[in-house]
Amino acid sequence: SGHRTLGPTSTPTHPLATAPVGMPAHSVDGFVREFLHELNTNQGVALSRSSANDQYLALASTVRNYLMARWLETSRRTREAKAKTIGYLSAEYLLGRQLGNALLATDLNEIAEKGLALCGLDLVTLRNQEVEPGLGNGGLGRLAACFIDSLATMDVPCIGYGIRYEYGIFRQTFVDGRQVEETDTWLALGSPWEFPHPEASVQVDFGGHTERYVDADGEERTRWVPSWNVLGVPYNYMVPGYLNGRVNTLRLWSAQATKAFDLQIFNAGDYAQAVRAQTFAENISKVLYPEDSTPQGKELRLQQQYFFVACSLRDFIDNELEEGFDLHNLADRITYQLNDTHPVIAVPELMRLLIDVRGFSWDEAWEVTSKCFNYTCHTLLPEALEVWSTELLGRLLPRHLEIVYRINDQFLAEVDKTFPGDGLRTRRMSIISEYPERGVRMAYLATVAAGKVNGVAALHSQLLRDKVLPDFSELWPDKFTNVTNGVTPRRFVKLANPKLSDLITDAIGPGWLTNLERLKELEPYADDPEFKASFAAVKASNKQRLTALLKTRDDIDLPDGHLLDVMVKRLHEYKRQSLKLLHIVSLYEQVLSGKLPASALTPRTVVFGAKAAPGYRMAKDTIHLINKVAMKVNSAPEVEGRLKVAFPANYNVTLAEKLIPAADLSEQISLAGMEASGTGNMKFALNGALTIGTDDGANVEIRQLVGDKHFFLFGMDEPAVTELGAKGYHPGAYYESNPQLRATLDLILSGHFSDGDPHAFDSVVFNLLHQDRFMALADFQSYVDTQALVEQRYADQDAWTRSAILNVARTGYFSSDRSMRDYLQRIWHTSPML
Ligand code: 475
Repeated sequence: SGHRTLGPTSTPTHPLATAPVGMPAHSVDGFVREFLHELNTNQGVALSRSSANDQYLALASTVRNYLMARWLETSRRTREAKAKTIGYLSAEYLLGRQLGNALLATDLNEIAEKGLALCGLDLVTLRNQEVEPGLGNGGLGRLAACFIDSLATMDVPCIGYGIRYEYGIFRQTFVDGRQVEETDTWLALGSPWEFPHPEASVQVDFGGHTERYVDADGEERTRWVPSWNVLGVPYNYMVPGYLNGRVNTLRLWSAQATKAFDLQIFNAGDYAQAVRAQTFAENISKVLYPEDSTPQGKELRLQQQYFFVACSLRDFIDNELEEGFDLHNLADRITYQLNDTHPVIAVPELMRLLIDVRGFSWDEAWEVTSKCFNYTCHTLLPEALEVWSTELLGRLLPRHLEIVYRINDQFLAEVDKTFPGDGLRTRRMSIISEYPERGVRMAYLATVAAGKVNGVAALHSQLLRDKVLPDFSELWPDKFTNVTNGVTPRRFVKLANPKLSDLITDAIGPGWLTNLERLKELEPYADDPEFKASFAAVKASNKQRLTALLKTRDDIDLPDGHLLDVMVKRLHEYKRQSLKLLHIVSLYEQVLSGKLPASALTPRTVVFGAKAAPGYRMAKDTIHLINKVAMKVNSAPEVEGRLKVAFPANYNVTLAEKLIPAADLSEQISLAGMEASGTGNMKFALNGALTIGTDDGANVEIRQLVGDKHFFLFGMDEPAVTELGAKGYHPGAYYESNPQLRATLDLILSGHFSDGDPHAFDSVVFNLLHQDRFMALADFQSYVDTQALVEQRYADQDAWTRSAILNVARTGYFSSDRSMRDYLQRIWHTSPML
């Protein structure tokens, strides 16, 4: 197996061949020349005949060219220094649009704006041409994108490894209020940010069987005889650091048929079958699975996981390490971070590479492997923990299953040594589960192999130790740690909220964007009338920007002067969009029934954004109900000008960047103990929204930092939830004893929102009444009471603005730069390259 031959075959003599690539001039003039050159030579059109898409592609290429020399230089420096690299292994990267971020990272925004204007073009229009790469579902994928941004900005060598899905997360539309999914064809108009490297393709094997044989030294060895294979073609993407000249790499793999594969069939004389084989191979990277938090145990999904992990391990060993590198020292050069269990098949894959291909003994291979991996868990929901049936795993990856069995044997022997004769414990801890079918518990495999295991917020990490992996934390207490999530302030403050960013810079000077704790210096300004007025003006302007966008994007009219109440996140029962909905219906019902004059309502617009997994019935029914309630409430004269519900379809990173800076109130209302961290919660606080939230995930830390007076806490905490569950939870009792809750649910059951059909929402309402796994009814009263406090506070605009400023000033902790520093210190044991 081998290194590719790279570089010239004889010594270069031309001076340019050894110097770094020249860089286009950092001037308006140089920019215009480069832009027109790209338009003419790359797009093949004259400016006068160019489409907006041509212009966007030429602009992207211009910015890309500017980064190119730095990219090549980064890679050279990293190699030369033999620095330790972070190998971030993630099945998802929810990147968002690239152009704005690249302009920011290169400080080219102003030059581009002026240069384009001289060409009669508008930068904002061109930026809006970009279709965002939606290669992720939600929090987990967006976190990966924030982390690679921070590592580049902090000058840490990192390669992000993942899958180049041809179709990302589906595009959501509504038909009669119901979600309809459409294919996300993000590559259709060209993809200026990627660099394919077919010459660096990697073959990935599947299927077949294993055989024993005796090698030349008389050693018993195993060989895997696979039955089919595909080619992984790497596509490189730039990950530019913010104004620091570093450009790291995101390497996404695309599946292609191997020659051998279709030739075999072709030679059998069946051309049509050979073409089908092509399709079969290419299916592997065709589409992102749209399940968030509840992955389905589908064969293609396991193929995707092994595919990208096998490519990624081979890539680093063959192409990033120097020839002849002793793999016993692999952990000195790379540390792999497993983003949830999706890439955990990397553990037996590295064992296989070392033992079967490189001739390591089992113990030598384990010594290396157990130093190379760390594991981040993103959930507490039992149904979200991946278990692959041994039937499937054995069929697809027979050698890997053998290796997992042996890892398990060795591990259980260790457990037995520490807890002799404790058979129950051994069974509980086994990587292999026996029920409902024999399967491999990927979280256990990850925990056994990892140097460190972390949760994503303080509460989550604690619950991970106490509830999900208690036996493991007893066995290896030091293996467990916490790293609270963070978000990149480049995208979610500077790009999304330029006006707030300017206001902050005016107050505390530059530099805060890479040292976000400096936002603390804003605290005194919370009592400065002039600053407060400017801050409120920025919020108002962001609302106007959103109003304009929603009008053109969705034909939604946002009323002026409303409290903007926003709940955006994947649709999931544990996140409790239904609780927010009950609050809306309750307000509406009180006005309708005359219990409350409309004039008593604080004018409020509630904005939802949420995609449901296409197979998740309850989530889709909830979307339908929200849309139906919106239609009714928005056309009811009784609450006109007082209450409005907006549900723009297809919530994505691009929309988030406009919505979050406009929000007054951030809804973070999951049942305590269910939301691992949340990251939207951080983005809202950093943009000056106040949070109404439960004591869950990172809400706990947000509240501690901003202070109780500036956070609206409600509902049961985690111990109370556990206690209520143990005692026996009966949601119907809340309906019986709470007249307002009862009137609210009865209004839905009456058919009021469904054109008189009383059964339209039975699934949602009866689930709440009879099961309510996430205890929305138990928290209802506390929620609506706390919403009343929100309204009281909002009536005092001055106090509200003060709280909003303090939210910004006190949440600098939630920069993903800080998360990366924590990973570097507690998990990766490495530091920036300087
Ligand atoms: C948590 N996604 C948030 C965020 O740590 C947390 C799972 C399986 C298949 C596909 N996608 C998933 C998740 O589990 C996920 O996004 N989890 C989220 O990770 C980052 O902030 O609380 O729900």
